[in-house]
Amino acid sequence: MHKTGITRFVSDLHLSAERPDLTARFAAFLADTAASKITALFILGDLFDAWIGDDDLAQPFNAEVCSLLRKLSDQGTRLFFIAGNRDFLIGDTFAQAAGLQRLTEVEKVGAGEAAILIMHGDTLCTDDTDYQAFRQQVRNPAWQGNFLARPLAERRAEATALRQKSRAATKEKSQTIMDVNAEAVRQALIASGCRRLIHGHTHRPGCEQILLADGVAERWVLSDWDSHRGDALEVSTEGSIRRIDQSGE
Ligand code: LP5
Ligand code: MN
Repeated sequence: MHKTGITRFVSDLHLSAERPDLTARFAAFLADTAASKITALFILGDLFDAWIGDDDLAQPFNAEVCSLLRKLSDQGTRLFFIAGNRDFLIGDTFAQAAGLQRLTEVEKVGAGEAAILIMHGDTLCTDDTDYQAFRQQVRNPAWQGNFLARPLAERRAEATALRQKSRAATKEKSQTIMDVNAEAVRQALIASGCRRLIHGHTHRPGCEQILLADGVAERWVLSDWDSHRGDALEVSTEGSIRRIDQSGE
């Protein structure tokens, strides 16, 4: 992948036509990313509140977000995307239109000591067994093919119903169950050989040190974007990570 330059990471924007304030802040963030000549922007999932298929690109709001991304990529920043649990149906059509490159669910950015492991973060929540079962079902290509063959209006209604179910389900689950599992984090770090991990999904921004058998690793968590919060992580050419506030406050 890219070798030098400054990179940025962002996740959990949950953009929707109902929240023009978030889209405006994201547009400002993208404009700043272009002006700052950032080499690469990694979107680590949940860019959209819900994505029901690339054939919904004709919808004005979706087209607007797509063109915002396209503008940044045309200005020279490389765009990468890892799917989240809200937008795993983003496909090649959207990626090409937006000028972004889709990545697999776990990736490594950079090399050696500076390497960073990146992912959405939902796969680390192994205690949330209901969610993991649901995830397995909706990530199945055959299931996705079936779903995408249905009319857009039906898919939209299904997504709305599912969001409601999810809200009800998450209200019942404990905070511990919905956080990452410490052992899953350690295993992911060990398997990758990376000493740094960046992810989103849990909506619990922070930076935690993790003791491994042969040293210390760092887990950086991005925030979700909402009325009073929103952030990105920026990695300098030297490899140091800093949080940049995008809450607009
Ligand atoms: O998203 P959030 O923050 O509310 O909670 C997530 C997990 N929930 C989800 C579901 C999404 O919100 C739904 C997004 C829809 C957009 C995609 C549309 C395209 C597909 C349409 C499919 C019909 O990911 C939540 C986690 C939480 O994060 C914390 O990690 O706990 O998990 C759940 O709520 C899942 C439930 O526990 C189990 C599933 C209940 C619904 C079962 C209906 C089966 C529907 C058939 C589809 C296969
Ligand atoms: Mn998520």
